[in-house]
Amino acid sequence: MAKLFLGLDSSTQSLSAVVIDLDARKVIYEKSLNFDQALPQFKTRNGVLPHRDPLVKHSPPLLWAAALDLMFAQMKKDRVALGKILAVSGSGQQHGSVYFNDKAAEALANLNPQKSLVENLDGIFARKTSPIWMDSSTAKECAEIRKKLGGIKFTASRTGSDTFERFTGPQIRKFYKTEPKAYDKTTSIALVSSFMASLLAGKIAPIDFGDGAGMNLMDIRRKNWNHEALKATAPSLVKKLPPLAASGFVIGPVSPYFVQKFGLNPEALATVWTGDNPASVLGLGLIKPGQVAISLGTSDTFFGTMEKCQTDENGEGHVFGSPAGGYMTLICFKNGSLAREKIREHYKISDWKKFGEIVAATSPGNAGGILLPWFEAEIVPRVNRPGIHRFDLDEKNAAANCRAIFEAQMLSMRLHSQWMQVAPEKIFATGGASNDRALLQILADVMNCRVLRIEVAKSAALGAALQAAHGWLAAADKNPKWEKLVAGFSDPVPNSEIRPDKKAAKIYDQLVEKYAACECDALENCQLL
Ligand code: XUL
Repeated sequence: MAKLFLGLDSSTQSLSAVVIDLDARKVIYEKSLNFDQALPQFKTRNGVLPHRDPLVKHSPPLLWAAALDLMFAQMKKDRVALGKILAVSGSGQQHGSVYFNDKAAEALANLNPQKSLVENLDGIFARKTSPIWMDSSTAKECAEIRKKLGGIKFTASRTGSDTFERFTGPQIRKFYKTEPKAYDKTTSIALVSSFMASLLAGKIAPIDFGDGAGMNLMDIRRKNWNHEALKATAPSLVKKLPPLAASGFVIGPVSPYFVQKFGLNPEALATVWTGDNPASVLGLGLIKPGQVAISLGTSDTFFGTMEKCQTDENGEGHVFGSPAGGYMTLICFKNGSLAREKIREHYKISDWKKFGEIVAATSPGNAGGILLPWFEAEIVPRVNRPGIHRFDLDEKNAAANCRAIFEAQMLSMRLHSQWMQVAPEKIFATGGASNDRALLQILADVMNCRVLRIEVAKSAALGAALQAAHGWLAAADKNPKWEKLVAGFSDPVPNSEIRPDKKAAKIYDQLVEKYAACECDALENCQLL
C-alpha cells in the first residue's frame, strides 16, 4: 500500500497542502488557498488586518482555522485519498502567537463535526487577534527584555537570537503590559504552528524546537524553556506555555472531527508542527551540516544547517532548532527583490532579462563602486533610517548601479554570515531572482563557491509532509534516516551549476573589506566587524 503523508503550511497569505507518496518519491497533490480571496469575511489584506498604527500587524486566528476546514473540503472534493494518509504535519509563519482561555482544552477535545471549526472554537480565545511576524511595535519591550538578560550577546547565546520586535517573547510582554486582565485570562499560548497542530490533534499541542527558538524564550542549547527569559518577559509565563518537543513528534491520532467530516484515516497520526523556515530547510533537502541555501525573494534569506550551536554575538542572525536535528541559521535581509526592483525602475530597464544582460556586460568589482541599497529599514545590518549610499559610484551610470546593487547584497551576505563559521561547499539558490545566471555568477564569485539552482514549489509544505513521514516512521520504530527520506524530492535544476571565477573571487576578497568600511561609514557609531 502506498505510504501517503500530508504536509500543510499556514503562511501569512495562504494555506498550502502537499501530499507525498513516500516510496514513489513523488508529490501527488498540491494546493494553495489564498486567505483574502477564499475567506473575504475576515477582511484581511494579504492575510493581515488593517490597523491605524502601521507598526501593528495582527491576523485573526479563526481565519487560519476556517482555512483548514476549507482545505480539507477541497481535498475531499479533489478526491485526495484522505483515508490512506498515515500522518499529518505542518509548518506555520514563525513568531505569531495565539492566546487560549480556560475553555480551549475542552473545546479542542470535543470538536463537533456537525459544526464548522470556527463555530467550535467560539469563545476559546483570551485575545481575539494574533500578532504576527510583520509586527514591529515592540521595540520598547525588546530593549527591556534584552537589558534584563544582560545585552545582545547574552540574549543571543541563551535564546538563539537577540530580541526582535516580531519575536513572540516581546509580543507577549507587550500584551501583558497593555492588556493585563486578558493576559491573566490566558491559560495557554500557542504559536501559529502549534495552534494548527492543536486543531488536528484535538488537544493543545507542544511547540517544537524550530519554531520555539523564534520566541526569545527557549534555551537554544538545552532546548527547554529558559526561566530567566520567561521571568524577563511576563509573570506566570511558565504556566501558560505548552511543553517543547521535537518537530514531527507524534501527538496522537488525528481528532475524530477530521475523520467523520472529511474521511481522514482514523489511525492517521497528528504530529508536532514547526516554523515555515525550518520546514523549508527539509523541503530543500538541506539536512547535512554546511549545506546552505540563499532565497532571493521579497526579502533575501540566507539559511543552512549547523551541527553545533553557534550564535551571533552581534545579534543580527538567528539560530533555530532544525527539524532534522542539530541547528539551522537564518539571516534575513529585508531589502531584497524590492530594492532590486527600485533600481530597475529608477534606470527605466524594461525587464529582468535586460537587467541581467546589463549586469553581465559589466566587470566584477565594479571598479570599486559600492551602493548600499537601504530603501527600507534594514534588519541586517540594523538600519532604522532608510537611505541609499553610494561610494565611488556615479549615480548617472545605470549599468554600474545595476551591478552595484547585487554585488552589495551578496557582499553583505558574505560579511554578515561569517559568524556562522560554516564554509559551504556548494550553495543552493532559490526564489525569483535565482533564474538569472548573471546574478548567480556574482553570487558564486563573491562566495567563492559553486552555486546550484533549486526550484521547489511549496518547499515548506513539502518539508512538513517529509516531517510527517519521519514522525510516523520513528513512532513505528523504523529508525528513519533524513538523508534517505529527502532524497529525490528536491534535486537541483539540471545544468544549473555555476562555478566561481577565480580572478573575480580574488577581487571580491578585497572588495568585501571596502564594503565593510563603507557600511561602517554609513552606519553611525558602527564598529568594524
Ligand atoms: C523568520 C520570519 C519570516 C516568517 C515568514 O524569522 O519572520 O520568515 O517566518 O512566514
